[in-house]
Amino acid sequence: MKTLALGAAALALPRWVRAAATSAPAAPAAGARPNFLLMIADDLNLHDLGCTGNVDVKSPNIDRLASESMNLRGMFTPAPTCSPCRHALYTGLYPIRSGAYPNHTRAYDGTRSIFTHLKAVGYRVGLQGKTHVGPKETFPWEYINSNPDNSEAFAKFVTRDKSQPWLAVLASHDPHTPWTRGPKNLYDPAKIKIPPYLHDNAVTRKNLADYYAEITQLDTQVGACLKAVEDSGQTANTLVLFVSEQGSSFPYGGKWSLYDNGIKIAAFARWPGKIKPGSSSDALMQYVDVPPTFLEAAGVDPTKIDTGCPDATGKRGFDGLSFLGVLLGKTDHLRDYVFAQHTTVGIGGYKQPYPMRTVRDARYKLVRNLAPQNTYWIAGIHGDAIFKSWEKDAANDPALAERVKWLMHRPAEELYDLQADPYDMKNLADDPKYADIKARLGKALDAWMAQQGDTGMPIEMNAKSRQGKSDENENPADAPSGAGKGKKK
Ligand SMILES: [Ca+2]
Repeated sequence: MKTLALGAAALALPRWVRAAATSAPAAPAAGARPNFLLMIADDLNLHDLGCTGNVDVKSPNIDRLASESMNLRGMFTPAPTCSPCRHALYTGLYPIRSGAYPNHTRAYDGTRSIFTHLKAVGYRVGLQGKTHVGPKETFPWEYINSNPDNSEAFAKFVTRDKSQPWLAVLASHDPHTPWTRGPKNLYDPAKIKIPPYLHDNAVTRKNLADYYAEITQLDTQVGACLKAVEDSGQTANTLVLFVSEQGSSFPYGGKWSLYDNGIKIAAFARWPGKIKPGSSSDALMQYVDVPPTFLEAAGVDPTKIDTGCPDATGKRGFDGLSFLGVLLGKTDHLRDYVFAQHTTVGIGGYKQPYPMRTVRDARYKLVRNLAPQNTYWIAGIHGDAIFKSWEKDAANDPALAERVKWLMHRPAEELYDLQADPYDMKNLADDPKYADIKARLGKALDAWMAQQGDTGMPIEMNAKSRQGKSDENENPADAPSGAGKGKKK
């Protein structure tokens, strides 16, 4: 894909751009460069927005944004937990390569991020809300404010100097547990529709209603940020990307799993005059593709970037690819496969290592559980009241008993046809009819693991060495065991 045409020569740039850009790729003219607004939910299942088909959730601001955007229906996170997925989104590197693969993790020293790269070409880069990444040197943002509800702080950041382009990340804490915020009066537990992957009982209903209220709280934050951009007259020159982050923490809500509920993302991209409103693409893409895309949109060639972190073959470029061509309607293809990993060691209350890897094409998914002899048990799922209520109900419900058991015990291989089975419920791994598909996917997964330097179990057992000290703005409920509980900010 071609980079955007550059207008004026570097001489025309303000002094702060020239000074910052000395060791970086040549910066294009300021007027040609868009602002970037990246908005990140926290533990939001892709189906739980009005615009993605949830009949109960009230999300008018996100729904409106979606109607003005391209719906990126093939977006995936390479990790179904908060910290590694954010590292991938910001660095353009898959989790094991960057070292940021367990939860509460950090990238290897020297790794650079989209904040580094855009700052180097003169952007003002800021983040508001949840951080949950490290080390600090990798993420040289201006911390706009700790509170994602503070729209005044956000407005100040985006309006401070209109001659300087900016990247602003709104990283919400909603709808991550505890589900204490938002307009609970909008959701009657008795009346909401229960998604097919959840067991219907009173505990599920009560929690689902509380979770939905927090989605509406998130929606209010999104609306306030979009309004601040609109009020400052910058909408036309701002590329907005909203992402749902990863699945919800309900059993089978997707978080902590490689099922589509965990890794498939609701993603909407708006850029007036460039991206066709109300359009959609099924092109497979991943969070690692976001930094190269932003850079290309800013007129920087992403293939020339040094990420500061080589892969297993010594290459220092992004794992990600620019999907600018998809956004501009020039192509509907980016990748043949998407990948993800899940590391259990280091997750709050985990009992045994339970590493998972996956590769998915447009239709099929292969999951490998690298320690299937172990029991999958973490506090967030199996220690929670919802799971316990399901376990209790399962005593008189054999089908539910199977589903509950699957949350703890899985075979070494799982294969799903997502076209026929969107919630990864029917494992086809032992069906000889799918042997060729399984072999093809397995080969792609092996190649990805080799490129990442992913040795499987040794990587899992080394996870704690990749965890940092507790971040000042992560969710307390998500913190490692023993770190205490509290209300999120
Ligand atoms: Ca999360």
